[in-house]
Amino acid sequence: MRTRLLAAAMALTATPLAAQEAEPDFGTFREQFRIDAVAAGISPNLYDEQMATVKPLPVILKRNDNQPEFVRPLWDYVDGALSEARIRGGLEGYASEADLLNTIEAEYGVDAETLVAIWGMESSFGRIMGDEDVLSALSTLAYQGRRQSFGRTQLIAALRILQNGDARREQLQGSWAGAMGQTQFIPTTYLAHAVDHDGDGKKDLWSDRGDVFASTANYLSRSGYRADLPWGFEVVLPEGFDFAQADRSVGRSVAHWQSAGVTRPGGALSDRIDLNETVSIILPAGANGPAFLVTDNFRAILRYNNATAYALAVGFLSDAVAGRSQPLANDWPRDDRPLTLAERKALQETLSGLGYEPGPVDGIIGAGTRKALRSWQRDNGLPADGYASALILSRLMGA
Ligand SMILES: [Ca+2]
Repeated sequence: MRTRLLAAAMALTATPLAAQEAEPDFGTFREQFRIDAVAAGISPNLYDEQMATVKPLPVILKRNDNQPEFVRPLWDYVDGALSEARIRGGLEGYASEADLLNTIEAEYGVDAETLVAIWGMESSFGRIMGDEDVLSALSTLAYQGRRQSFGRTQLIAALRILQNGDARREQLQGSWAGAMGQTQFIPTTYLAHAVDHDGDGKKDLWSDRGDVFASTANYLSRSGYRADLPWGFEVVLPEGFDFAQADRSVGRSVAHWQSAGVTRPGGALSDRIDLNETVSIILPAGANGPAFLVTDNFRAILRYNNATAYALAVGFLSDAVAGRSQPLANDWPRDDRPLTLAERKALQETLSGLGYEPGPVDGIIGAGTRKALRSWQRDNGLPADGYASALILSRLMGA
């Protein structure tokens, strides 16, 4: 809303011509974008035929304007993802499609329980796929707002899907962001990784479960997934562990972590994974929460959706489907919460004022901010995990 008001205020001071240039009408956008689409190899006839019925979707324009102010705690997301209904759906899906899943597991080297978990996370096992006209959704994103570049690339990819004959226009339904079918592939992912498993000439991610599972398996496999690796598991860190090492960018052999004193709750790392594998340790909720060892399979899942909370939810759900769930030895820090945008900026300002150089005050907690926070934590005798949360901000402000 604030963006809208600002835009309105600016329009008052701008010349009428500039205001017009800033916001062409949708019909003008459609004409102008035709040039780009044709240059990218879309036939003019197909463009005119398919784009004639496209309409901007007001709900998307509204979403585009709103950057989320509050961030949901990771554990809320993970708990929500692992509802009883979701786990039950996973077990039922696993049982009812066992033959198909096992065939695809053997073919692609991606375990059935992970395919089921992604299927559950993406579309609640094919029940919730989104019913927006994908061309309209992507045209709206391409036309206006923060995600124009994404929208333009995906719109051309969606037109190419139609041109290839992979799917029909009435099938191209999906989320407001253009994610389609039971695997929620965006059009570029569809073009790169969707598979026609049953050989009927269509890559049907909406109603053919063979195409759905094989496409997911193909995408994961090409992202480096291996059937002989776990996604990861909970670990216990020793006293005095250097929390700066707990980062996805730090890869070390299992042997290295084991000799540094990292264990599993009730066992050794080597009980679950080969000592030669290169893996990372992560602390997704800081030193007060659980630690996990994560493998290349975790990274492959992140290619699907680049959020730690998502990849953890997929991992936990796959464990539940495979019947190997373990309660966490260290629970989430449920008395803490992530910071709002204003609070993240306040944290950076305060660190900066104390001479810790977190970089620009932009509300983005990147490597620079984490490093500065770790230095401050170390100087104040606190666990130096660089995790920005409400508890740490209140200590910092009181410092
Ligand atoms: Ca097919």
